[in-house]
Amino acid sequence: MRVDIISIFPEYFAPLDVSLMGKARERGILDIRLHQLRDWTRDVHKTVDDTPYGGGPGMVMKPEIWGEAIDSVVAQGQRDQQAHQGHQAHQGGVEGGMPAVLPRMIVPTPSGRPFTQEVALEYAKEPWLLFAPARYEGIDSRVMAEYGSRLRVDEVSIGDYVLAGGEAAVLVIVEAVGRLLPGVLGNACSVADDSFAPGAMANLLEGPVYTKPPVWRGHEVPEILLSGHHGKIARWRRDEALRRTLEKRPELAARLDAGSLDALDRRVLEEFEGRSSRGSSGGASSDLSGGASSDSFRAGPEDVAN
Ligand code: JAH
Repeated sequence: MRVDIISIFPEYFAPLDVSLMGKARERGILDIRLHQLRDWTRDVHKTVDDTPYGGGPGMVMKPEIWGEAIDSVVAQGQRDQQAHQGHQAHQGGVEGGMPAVLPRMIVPTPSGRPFTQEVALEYAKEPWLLFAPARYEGIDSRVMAEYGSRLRVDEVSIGDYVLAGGEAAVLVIVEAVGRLLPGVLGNACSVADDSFAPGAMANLLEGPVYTKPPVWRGHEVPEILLSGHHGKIARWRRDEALRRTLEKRPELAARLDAGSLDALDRRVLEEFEGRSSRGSSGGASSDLSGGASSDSFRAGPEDVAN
């Protein structure tokens, strides 16, 4: 996947050299290109902002500079594609070329569409993303209008708070998307098992996790996890996920889709809901499945050590 980022603070993206994202870039799975927005200014002061029409506090980013920057980054990306295609045609003997790919443009803003795991999965299918993080009060809206008719433009929000600029949101989105790209994570199963992953984990938080030693400072690892009963372990994890979601994110639990719940899930939910509506919290864990293992939450390959 190619990622272009245009910002007045390209240094802000140094963390993308580290850890999983750094490895993905070394392996060529993620091709990230950083661009300094001020490179497209023409005045000695490299001005990117101006006062807002209609008055009010703060400054707004000038449309001409963004327009020049986006046009030039898109044009360069298309030349890179053609060079790559020409190389492929030369190797494979196929001429004629493929349809030109345009980037999906992403503009972080508190007023955008919520960025969720579902959106991350959608972006992970794109060959090319172009991020336009703003500073000040944002970018002149005509930039989104202009490119909305030329590319696909998404204004997205990573949460209901205001940052000093869109850069931190870009880091969040690139990491959430990057880890979904084929070959980035060692274990393909871990993506399907994530909190919020569509399917069995949709609108569910993951439960608690443990490693050795079996007792640490008097705190024991739940016995079931040491039992080797993969079916019972899968069911226990499911119960813990349901319990945690009801307790910490009741609004998520309310969106649990009946189609993704089995009979035991429903029993577990009723039991926990009854308990929490009586005001008790942190009650002792009990085996609501009665030791039964359901069809949908039996042990899968991801539950077995590898
Ligand atoms: C702040 C430009 N959803 C989080 C978020 C995203 C972007 C911004 N703030 C919060 C932001 C100032 C200027 C973007």
